[in-house]
Amino acid sequence: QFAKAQDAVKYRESVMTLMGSHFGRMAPVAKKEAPYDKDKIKENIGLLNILAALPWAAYGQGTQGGEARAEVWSDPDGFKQAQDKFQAELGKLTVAADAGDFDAFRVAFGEVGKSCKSCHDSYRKKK
Ligand code: ASC
Repeated sequence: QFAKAQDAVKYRESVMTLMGSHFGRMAPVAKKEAPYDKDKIKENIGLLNILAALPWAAYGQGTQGGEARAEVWSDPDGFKQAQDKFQAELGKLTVAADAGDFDAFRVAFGEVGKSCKSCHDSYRKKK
């Protein structure tokens, strides 16, 4: 799938960058600093659902590197649990956005953000 470890690193970091963009641009809405546009939010979350499926296959054996900590490979069950938590919270965010429920969106947005952070805290190198 990836010819070189560095190709896997670049792939997963590229996907994470896009996820950060499509998640982060909703933050002003969640903070009530920008208006809630249901369709724009749904578009971002639709893209996030696609992107969220992609990074994990790029953490195969022998692809150590980048900002990933050794724990990704030494604690695969914990890493998988963190992925599953993120997917579950993104699922709730998707339901809220589909319903056009701003309050539910805000709560679920915060929970997705926490799941990003908690995985980064455990599995991404400290900057
Ligand atoms: C983002 C981003 C993250 C998360 C995290 C939430 O927009 O790039 O890693 O949100 O900061 O706590």
